[in-house]
Amino acid sequence: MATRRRMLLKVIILGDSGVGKTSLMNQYVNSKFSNQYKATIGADFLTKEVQIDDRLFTLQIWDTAGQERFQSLGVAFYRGADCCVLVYDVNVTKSFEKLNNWREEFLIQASPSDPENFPFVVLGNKIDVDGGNSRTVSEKKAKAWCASKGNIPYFETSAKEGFNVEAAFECIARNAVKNEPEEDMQPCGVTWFYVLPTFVGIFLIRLMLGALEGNNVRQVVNARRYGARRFARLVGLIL
Ligand SMILES: Nc1nc2c(ncn2[C@@H]2O[C@H](COP(=O)(O)OP(=O)(O)OP(=O)(O)O)[C@@H](O)[C@H]2O)c(=O)[nH]1
Ligand SMILES: [Mg+2]
Repeated sequence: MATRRRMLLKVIILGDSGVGKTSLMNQYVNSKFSNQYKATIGADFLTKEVQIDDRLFTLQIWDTAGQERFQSLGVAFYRGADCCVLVYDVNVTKSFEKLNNWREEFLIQASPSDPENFPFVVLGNKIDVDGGNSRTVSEKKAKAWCASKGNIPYFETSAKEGFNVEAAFECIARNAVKNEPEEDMQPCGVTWFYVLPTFVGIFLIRLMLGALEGNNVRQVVNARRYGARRFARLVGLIL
């Protein structure tokens, strides 16, 4: 009864091509960075086990293609996301200006139940480049945009140097947890506590109804066995 189901948190990373989405994910999950650019095709995901307060979660991080020709994601891909990460390059103004498009595209595709309060996190990446001298988007400007969109948390990162990457993903995970419905947090035992008596009750009622219709117990049990097999298969899928 005391064991909890490890919850899955789905995170989606969006942003222009080359801003460092794949590099950020690799730095966070594998502590690795490569200077070589290999465009992401379609989408790819990595998982990481994270502990938040006293609970364990599996963070499933979906890295998407920034290049339009490689974007082939259906609506189903966005559905069920618990947090969306918007990345731009602090040295490329256009990538910052596109944040609004990425945000809106996500809200259209994912159609979350409460779009106003859906958790986003913005990352301004590549702050290491040229010691900050080639920077074209100021921290102030980025923070002002985040504030105007409902106080989106903002982090300046360097996937290359690993700067702020851990802190950013901790915030991402925490926001994703907040977005999960409470009932999913329940331990398995509690779920069974409610489900089992319900099915036993339904079985007994059917047995009684069958008897009233003139069926004997064997006929009712045989009919129920098929239903029980289907139910067991369903439970197997859920667990
Ligand atoms: N200096 C520096 N270079 C970075 C940083 N992050 C990524 N890069 C480099 O930028 C290039 C693009 O990085 P990616 O992570 O592949 O970019 P992406 O956003 O995944 O690109 P797409 O897959 O096309 O959408 C690569 O050459 C990386 O090495 C960073 O923080 N600092
Ligand atoms: Mg990529």
